[in-house]
Amino acid sequence: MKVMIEFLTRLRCSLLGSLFVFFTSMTLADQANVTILKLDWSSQKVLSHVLYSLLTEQGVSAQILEVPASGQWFYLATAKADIQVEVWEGTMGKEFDKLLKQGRVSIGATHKVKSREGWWYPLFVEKLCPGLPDWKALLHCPYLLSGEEKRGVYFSGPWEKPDAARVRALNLPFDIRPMASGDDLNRVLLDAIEDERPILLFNWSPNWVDKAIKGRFINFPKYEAQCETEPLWGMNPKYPWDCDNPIDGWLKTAVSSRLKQKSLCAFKITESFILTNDDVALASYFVDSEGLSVEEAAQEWLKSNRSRYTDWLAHAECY
Ligand code: TMO
Repeated sequence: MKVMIEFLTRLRCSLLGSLFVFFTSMTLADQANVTILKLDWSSQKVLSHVLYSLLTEQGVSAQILEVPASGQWFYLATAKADIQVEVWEGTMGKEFDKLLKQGRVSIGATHKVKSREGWWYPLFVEKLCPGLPDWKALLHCPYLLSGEEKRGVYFSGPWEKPDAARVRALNLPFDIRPMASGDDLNRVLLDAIEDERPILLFNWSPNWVDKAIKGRFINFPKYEAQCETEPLWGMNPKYPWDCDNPIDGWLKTAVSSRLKQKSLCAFKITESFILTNDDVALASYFVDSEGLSVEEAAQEWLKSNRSRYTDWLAHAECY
């Protein structure tokens, strides 16, 4: 009997304990409740800080959570995070559409952006490889291919992309060398330019490169959705991905299914925070070309956009 009573007392204590923890964490969650996902390329980082400033300016309690791009779907789908300001069609469209269909995330904003992600070279490479930017020129350009095997290197980033599938389907004589970060990609690009060494690497637009370095994307056979899934589509009947990424892709803000309940003001600010190609390129330019920290870049970016504050901030839901 004594054992039983002791057991019950302990049980009650631990139940009360967990209830206590449960309620306090709920209160904390309510206090700091809108979570912005900061991922791993410069413009996205800067614009996350910009949006954070806008939300807190209107008294929304917000926080920034930094994770690699590959983690974003878990956080958004489970509403452990609420906002991702740059969802790119080329590398993220599929995952995003899947979660949209399941009703686990929604579109916070559709930016006025034409986005592209793909294989890219600085313009001087074009003089060395006649036929560029058509992809077939890659098969024969001696400046890009070396050794007995006549193979080249394609530098890619840490983001999900169908490059290996494309190399296989189009039989490209290139080895993919993944870089760990956007900074590493920038470094190989700048080094190659300094040495005037031909280089082929993953790049995207809008990006700081738009403002600073002339170059072009390789044109692979034009993207169609079927190319991703139907091996029979396109020139290689055995494999999918014998095509490009979308070339006029979209850029969107993703929001969690909870954001509206958490803060209608935050939702409205996010909805009105619509970016252009130049907005995104500028955000990255401050960091990647001018060397500002992400926080400094966010402040600079906001300074150059003072005239838009009212559009972003003046919502009835915020007062
Ligand atoms: C995800 N990114 C814009 C770097 O291609």
